[in-house]
Amino acid sequence: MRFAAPISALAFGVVALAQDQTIHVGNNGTGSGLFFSPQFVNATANSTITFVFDTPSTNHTVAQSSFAKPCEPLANGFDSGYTPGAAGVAAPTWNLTVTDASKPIWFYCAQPTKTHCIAGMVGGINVPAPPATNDGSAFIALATGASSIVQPVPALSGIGAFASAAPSATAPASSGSGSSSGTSSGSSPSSTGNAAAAVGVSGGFVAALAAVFGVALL
Ligand SMILES: *[C@@H]1O[C@H](CO)[C@@H](O)[C@H](O)[C@H]1NC(C)=O
Ligand SMILES: *[C@@H]1O[C@H](CO)[C@@H](O)[C@H](O)[C@H]1NC(C)=O
Ligand SMILES: *[C@@H]1O[C@H](CO)[C@@H](O)[C@H](O)[C@H]1NC(C)=O
Ligand SMILES: *[C@@H]1O[C@H](CO)[C@@H](O)[C@H](O)[C@H]1NC(C)=O
Ligand SMILES: *[C@@H]1O[C@H](CO)[C@@H](O)[C@H](O)[C@H]1NC(C)=O
Ligand SMILES: [Cu+2]
Repeated sequence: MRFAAPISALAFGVVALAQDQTIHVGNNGTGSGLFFSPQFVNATANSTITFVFDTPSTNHTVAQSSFAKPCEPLANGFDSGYTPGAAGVAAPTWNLTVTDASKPIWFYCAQPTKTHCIAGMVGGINVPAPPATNDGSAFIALATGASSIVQPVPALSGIGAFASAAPSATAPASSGSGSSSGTSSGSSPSSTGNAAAAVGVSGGFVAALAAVFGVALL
C-alpha cells in the first residue's frame, strides 16, 4: 500500500499533470487565525492536498463533515486528529488524496476551545460554484450558525478522499525502494552517518552501496 501509492502518484504526475495543492491550517506562515488557507480548492481525482499545520499552531484538526452539518463528523469520513505544533519546530503535514472529484468534500476544525468550526474554520474541495444553495458561503453560514461542535474520531480513510499516514513533521518511515531521498533527508540521522563513514574507507563505493541497501531495508 505504502509502496504502491508513491509509484502511482508519480505515474499520474507524469502522464496527466495532477495538480497537487497546499492548504495551510491555522497559520499561513505570516499570521495565525482560525482559518484554512485557501479555504476552498478544486482538485482532480488522484491529486493530493497537503495540509500544513504551520507552527506555531493552536492544535487544529481536519475532519470531514456533510454540507448540512459542518461541525459534525460525516459517517465514515476522514479526520486528521488533533495536530499541535510548537513554535520553532517543523510544521506537521497531512497528505489527503482525492479519489472522487465528482462530489464536494467538506471539512472542519473540531477544536472546541474557541469553537474553531463555529468561528468559521471550515473548508472544502470541489464545492459548487456560487450562486448555489450548497456553495462555499452557504457552508460557512451553516458553520457559524452551528450551536455545537461534535468531536470526530481520527480516521485516515474518508468519503472521496484518504490519507496514507497520520500528520507528521517528517516523512513516514519507508518500507520499500523508490523513496531513498525521503529516507536520507528525513528521520534517519544514524544511517546518514553510516553512509558517510562508509565512503571514507577504501572500496567505498561497494560499502556505500551496502549502506544504501541497508537503508532501503529499514
Ligand atoms: C495570513 O494570515 C494573516 C492573519 O490572518 C493575514 O493578515 C495575512 O494576509 C495572511 N497572508 C496570506 C498570504 O494569506
Ligand atoms: C472551481 O471550479 C469552478 C468551475 O470551474 C469555479 O467556478 C470555481 O471558482 C473553482 N473554485 C476554486 C476554489 O477555484
Ligand atoms: C486514479 O488512479 C486510479 C488508480 O491508479 C486509476 O484507476 C484512475 O483512472 C485514476 N483517475 C484519474 C482521474 O486519473
Ligand atoms: C489538542 O486539543 C484537544 C481537544 O481540545 C485536546 O484534547 C488536546 O489535549 C490538545 N493537545 C495539546 C497538545 O494541546
Ligand atoms: C506529505 O507530502 C510531502 C510531499 O511529498 C512530504 O514531504 C511529506 O513528508 C508528506 N507528509 C506525510 C505526513 O506523509
Ligand atoms: Cu482549528
